[in-house]
Amino acid sequence: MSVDIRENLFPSDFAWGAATAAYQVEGGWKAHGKGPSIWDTFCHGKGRVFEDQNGDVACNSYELWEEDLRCVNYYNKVINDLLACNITPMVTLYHFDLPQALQDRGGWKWAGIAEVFDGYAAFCFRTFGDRVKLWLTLNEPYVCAKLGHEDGLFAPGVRDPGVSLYLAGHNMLRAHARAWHSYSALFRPEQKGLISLALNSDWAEPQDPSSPQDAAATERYMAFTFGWFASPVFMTGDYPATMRSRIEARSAGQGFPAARLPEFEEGEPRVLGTADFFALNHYTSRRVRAVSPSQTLGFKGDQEAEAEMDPSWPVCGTPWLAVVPYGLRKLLNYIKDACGNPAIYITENGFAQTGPVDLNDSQRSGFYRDTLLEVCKAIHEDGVDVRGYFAWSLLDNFEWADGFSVRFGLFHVDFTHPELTRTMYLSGREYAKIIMGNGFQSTAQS
Ligand code: GBH
Repeated sequence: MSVDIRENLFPSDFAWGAATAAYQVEGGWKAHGKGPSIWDTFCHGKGRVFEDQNGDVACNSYELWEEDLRCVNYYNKVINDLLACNITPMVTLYHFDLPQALQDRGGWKWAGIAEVFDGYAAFCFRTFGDRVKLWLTLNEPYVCAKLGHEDGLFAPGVRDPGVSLYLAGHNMLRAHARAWHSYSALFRPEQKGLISLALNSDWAEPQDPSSPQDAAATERYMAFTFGWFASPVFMTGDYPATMRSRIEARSAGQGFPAARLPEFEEGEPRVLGTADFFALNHYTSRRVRAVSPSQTLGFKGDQEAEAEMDPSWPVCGTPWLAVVPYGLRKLLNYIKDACGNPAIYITENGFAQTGPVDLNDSQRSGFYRDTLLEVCKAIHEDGVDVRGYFAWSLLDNFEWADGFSVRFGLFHVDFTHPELTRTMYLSGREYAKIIMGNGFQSTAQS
């Protein structure tokens, strides 16, 4: 379907951006008294990251931002520099790099972490909240719980199928809720900002659209990925009913004294409603089919669904990222319906390059164009309240377990060059044009 060109524009106050994360760009892993994080430990062990690479230096943004930066002043400087360039910061308090000292006390599986996180969040609100008005507490609790505590593919590298991930996820929600309440009670009246958490979600469709089993499996997949964190915060205050009932029944059958999915306890700070907008990280789509029930302990068995790629979807960068632009429009509508039409920021979306570098990355340009046209349709044709879009990522960076082998940047970074030279990709120039035109009008006309 073609869209009227006038409609391929975004609201006049639409927020355009590009995202990064501390561990992925900064380096400075032991600068100025910084203790190790769980990602430092994880990478320094062997056999976990592509070619045993690590983020010790990464893009060295810690030093390249300006040579003489110090600790908290580094972030003060970053925030002040951004504001001076008329760029509004949206700050994520936690993007995967838990201090190792907290991991040593049990990390996200330790109930006490919620208070510690709350104290850290309050410190940030107090220190930076005069200038930062958009906050995210946690980035992708799903990824931290599932890849970090079920699969062991991300730090802290725990492989404990079916148990640890639910506990880690639960404490992340408890930590998030506390920080939201602290902001609301102590800082919001004066600072007048907004706070949420970034949730990642694929779009999912039944493998066989005519199969009721596949349709049900697709609903379970969305409940176990999107709903796991969206339902407590945006929908009901509890995990999706299907998660609860399935995990309860299976836990009993497996001989656990209690369900592996924790309860939100009376007297704890309320979780429902602890987000002032919806922050969505989205990359790709899946086709889902039902699988036969299995008693094997683990998230997969709890979910009883298999997610696959559609062979017609192009995969030209990293293997998990099938390009399905319409999936984002569908997902935006799903969020609108499921979560009561919230204001939505797309806080991450992007496309990766692997193998030989191509600065003339027309595939990525095409990805951004096709995806943003779908966002336009969601805004104008479907009435989804999308407030902003941040490309992942500003710079090629340390792509977690893929090390430096997967490049998501709008800027190429030459990691073999001592100065870590930045060069804009074609897609960076094209994205800049879209921002300047606030959509797909030529900047000459505007
Ligand atoms: C985001 O996670 C992260 O927030 C960001 O730091 C990261 O750089 C960006 O995506 C790009 O990956 O290899 O088949 O096991 C998005 C969720 C989680 C999707 C890990 C890919 C690996 C799939 N990502 N997942 S697989």
